[in-house]
Amino acid sequence: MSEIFENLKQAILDGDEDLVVEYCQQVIDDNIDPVAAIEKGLIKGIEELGAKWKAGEAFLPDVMMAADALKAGLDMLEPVIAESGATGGDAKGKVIVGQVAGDIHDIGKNIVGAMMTAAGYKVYDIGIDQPAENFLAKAEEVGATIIAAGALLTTTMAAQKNIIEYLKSKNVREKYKVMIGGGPTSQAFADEIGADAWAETADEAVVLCDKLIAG
Ligand code: B12
Repeated sequence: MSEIFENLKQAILDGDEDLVVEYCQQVIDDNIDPVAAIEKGLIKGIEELGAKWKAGEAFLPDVMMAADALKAGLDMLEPVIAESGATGGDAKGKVIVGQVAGDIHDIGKNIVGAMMTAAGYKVYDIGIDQPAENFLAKAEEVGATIIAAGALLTTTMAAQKNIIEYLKSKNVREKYKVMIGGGPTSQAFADEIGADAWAETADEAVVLCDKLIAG
């Protein structure tokens, strides 16, 4: 079992999309836990490559190829995860998920969305580089109660605060629970900007959603 995770990690490091697809098919065919395949294989690979990039041992095109390969793998595994959840009319709650303005990283956000879907939430993913207005507009449109906003850059964290300020300016702050996440964020930052919750990982995001819904 751990061999397939190691293979997935290596295929991400090599930016080899074909191999990632092949191994993900194996995960599906052999009924291997897709969440474990993502966490112990795909994410480990991109994290290791990210560290190499930071150290100057890998370059932006390497990361871009690896990110594409990772997305191809997630596209295969996320539906399998989502299928295991109780979605639809009896969803636990509605959640808006998006990446803040100026930020195009979407791998972590997509995983968060997939895990929430698997946990029984109806997730509306508004995509990357989204201004505060779009989070609120979608939440109002679908009647969501939780807004989950991701930021992976220190320069885009401020946009998470903007969302909260925007909700206040429209007098709807109390209507929504705002959850934030992403690499440079922290509980301290969430407290500082007045967010309702901060999650370090996708698993934690699900647990916190349950808590927020329970009040
Ligand atoms: C892949 C990647 C890219 C890809 C993105 C592809 C894509 N489709 O997402 C590309 C190559 C396009 C890219 C571009 C850039 N990147 Co980049 N990127 C990364 C890298 C290597 C991995 C990120 C990732 O996907 N990790 C895997 C996922 C699963 O982990 P995660 O995102 O942390 O998500 C988990 C948690 O954080 C949490 N979470 C995530 N989102 C959310 C949201 C919510 C609501 C919640 C509750 C939780 C949550 O749950 C997730 C799962 O457990 C990181 C390095 C790193 N180690 O993070 C750099 C990194 C984030 N990038 C960085 C930089 C600087 C850039 C660029 C500015 C580079 C450039 N000069 O152009 C651009 C920015 C473009 C932009 N405007 O956004 C820096 C940021 C530094 C900083 N602190 O500001 C990093 C940290 C690299 C580094 N060490 O220097 N990048």
